[in-house]
Amino acid sequence: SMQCFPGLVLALSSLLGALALLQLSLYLRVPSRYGKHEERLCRPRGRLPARCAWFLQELPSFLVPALLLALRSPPRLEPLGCRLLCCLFCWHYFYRTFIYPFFTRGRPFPLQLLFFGMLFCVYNGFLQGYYLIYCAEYPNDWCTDIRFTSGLLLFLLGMGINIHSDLLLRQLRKPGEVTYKIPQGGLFTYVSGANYFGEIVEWFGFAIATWSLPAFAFAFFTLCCIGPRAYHHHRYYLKTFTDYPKSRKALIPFVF
Ligand code: NDX
Repeated sequence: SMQCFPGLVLALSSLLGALALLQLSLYLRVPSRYGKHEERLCRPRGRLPARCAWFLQELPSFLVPALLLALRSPPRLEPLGCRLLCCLFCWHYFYRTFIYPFFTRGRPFPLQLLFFGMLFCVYNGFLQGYYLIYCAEYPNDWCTDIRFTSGLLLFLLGMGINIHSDLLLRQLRKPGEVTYKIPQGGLFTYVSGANYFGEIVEWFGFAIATWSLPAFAFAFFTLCCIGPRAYHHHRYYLKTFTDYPKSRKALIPFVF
C-alpha cells in the first residue's frame, strides 16, 4: 500500500507554485481564452458544450482524492482533522463537478483548454488528496485550533460567496442565450469578479485550516489564475458598458 514521500509533496507543491507564477506572467497581459475573452472567429470547431466541458474538466479533482481514499486501508482517515479537511476539498469539487455544470449557461468551451484544465485537476487532486490522506498529521485537538476554526470559517464564507455569485451570473441569461450583461446584486455590487473573490477566499481558508504547503500552493495558484481574469473581466465591462457602475472594483471590495 502507499506511503508518504515528503520529497514528492515538496516537489509537486513547488511545481504548482512555479506554474502559478507562469500563469501570472502569461495572463496579466492577455486573458486566458475562454468565455468572454475568446476570440470570436478563430477555431469555430474544437469546442465542447459548457456542461460537458466543466463536468469533464473538474471530475478528476473529485475522483482522484476519492479513489485515494477508497484505496487506503482502514482506519482510512485518522485523526478527525484529516478526515474533515479532505471532505472539504471533495465537497467543493462535488459541487463544481456534479452541480455547477448542469446549470451553467456558458458558451462552448475550447477543447485545448479543457485538456490542460483536466490535467491540472488530476495533478492538484492527487497532490491535495495524497497529502491529506497519506502525509498530514494533526494533533487530536486540531478541530479546536484557531487555524482550523478560522480557516474553516473563511472556507465556508468563500464557498457561500462563490456559489451565490455563480447563481447570480447564471440568472443573467435565459436558456440558450449567450450575451453578456452587467452582473447585479450580492458581492457584484462591489466587485466585477465576485465569484472569483469567493473562490480565492475559499482556498486561502482551506490553506489556513490545513496549514499545509500543498494547500497554500493551490491557494496561490488560484489567486494567480483567476485574479488576473477578474481584472480582465473588469476592463471588458468598463469598455463594453458606458453605464457600468464607476465605484465597482475588479476583485477586492473597496480596494482593487
Ligand atoms: N478551471 C480553475 N495554464 C479552469 C479552466 C481553465 O476550475 O494552460 C483553473 C478551474 C484552466 C484553468 C482551470 C487552469 C489553468 C489553465 C486554464 C486554461 C489554460 C491554463 C489550464 C483548471 C493553462 C498553464 C499555462 C499553467 C498550463 O459564456 P461564458 O462562459 O462567458 O458565461 C459565463 C457566465 N457569465 C456571464 N453571463 C452573462 N453576463 C455576464 N456578464 C457574464 N459573465 C460571466 O457566468 C459562465 O457561464 C459563468 C462564469 O463565468 P466566469 O468567466 O465569471 O467564470 P469561469 O472562469 O468560467 O469560472 C467558473 C467557476 C468560477 O466560480 C470560478 O471561481 C471557478 O470556476 N474557477 C475557475 C477557474 C479556476 C479555478 C476556479 C481555480 O483556480 N480554483
